[in-house]
Amino acid sequence: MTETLPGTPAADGFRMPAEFEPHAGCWMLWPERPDNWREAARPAQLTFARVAAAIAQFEPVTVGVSNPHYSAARALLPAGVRVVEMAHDDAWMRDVGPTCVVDARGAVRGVDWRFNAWGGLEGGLYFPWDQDDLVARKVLEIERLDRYRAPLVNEGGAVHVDGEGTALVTEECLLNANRNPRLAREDIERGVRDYLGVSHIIWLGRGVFNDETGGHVDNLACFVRPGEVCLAWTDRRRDPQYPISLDAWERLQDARDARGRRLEVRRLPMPAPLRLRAREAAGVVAREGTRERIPGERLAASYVNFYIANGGIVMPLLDTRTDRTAARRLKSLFPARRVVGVPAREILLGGGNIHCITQQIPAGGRGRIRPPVRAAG
Ligand code: KQY
Repeated sequence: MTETLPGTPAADGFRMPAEFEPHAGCWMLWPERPDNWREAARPAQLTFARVAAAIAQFEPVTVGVSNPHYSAARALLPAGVRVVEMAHDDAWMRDVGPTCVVDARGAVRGVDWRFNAWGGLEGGLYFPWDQDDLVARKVLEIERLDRYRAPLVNEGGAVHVDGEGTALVTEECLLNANRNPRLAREDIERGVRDYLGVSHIIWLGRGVFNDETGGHVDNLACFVRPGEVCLAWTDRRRDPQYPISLDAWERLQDARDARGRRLEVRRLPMPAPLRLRAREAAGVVAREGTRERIPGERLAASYVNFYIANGGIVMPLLDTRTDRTAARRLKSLFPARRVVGVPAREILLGGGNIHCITQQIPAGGRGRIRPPVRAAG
């Protein structure tokens, strides 16, 4: 378990399955740092516990918690959720956890990307990030899955796949000089192909307006099924988000996937612009080296940041004026899944949403699916 695998997933016949393929379970981390989560992270912890409980209705959930927070987290999380002690710098399991790949025989392995807190010393969100960079390895050890250590700085929220050879990414993020400054576009493409096992990459331009990750695709667009993409949308033409969504729409209209199909693009309306309130900003402890929280700043709110669980969709509730429409739209996109909403403003205040705080472990083919645990407590 401790050695990294030589070679690459693609060379070994592995591919990243789509999120809508079966999962063995889901991993999360516990929000703790007072310089990102207001009021010593208590409101965020309550929200993360609700997300964990919602996902646990559909599949097993494990939450990594640092030693000082273990007892409090254990008390807040449902009994059916596994809680393991794990050091980390913040709580974005999508980005610091493993990106798992499977082969045709159902074996599962993990890709451990290099992590630099979304930009390192050139615009990264905090320093240090060394504990975050160890999380994927620890998760894979606990899951007893072999690991590839990728030579690229990347995050799980920066990639989506259809499971049939296509990846969806943004130029803003993957080509950002604060990730892999020495690599040209072709080198990044090769890295994505080699480590996700895809043959075709669809490049979108920018991510959601004011997204502090530097344009993660998982806040903007995702695959609903092969050949079908859901896109964060606004009709407000004077909104800085409008040209971003329009450009993505046009690129998706022009795109073909790995199998040569045109894509059906489904628009998922975003909430009206949401902003950080003064009392919310005041609850965050300012610290040098950590992103400042400025009252009035636009939050990167998007309903696309949902998690696809076995049989369910766990979606962020962001604004009572638009939540119901978004839930209905998601139900129509995923008719075979139950849509569960969790009030998620507290996650948004930390800079992401439900997709960003979760990471699935695919079932693969070895009977890894365990029955969902009934949420309690
Ligand atoms: O959205 C994500 N995938 C991560 C957000 C990080 C925000 C840190 N403050």
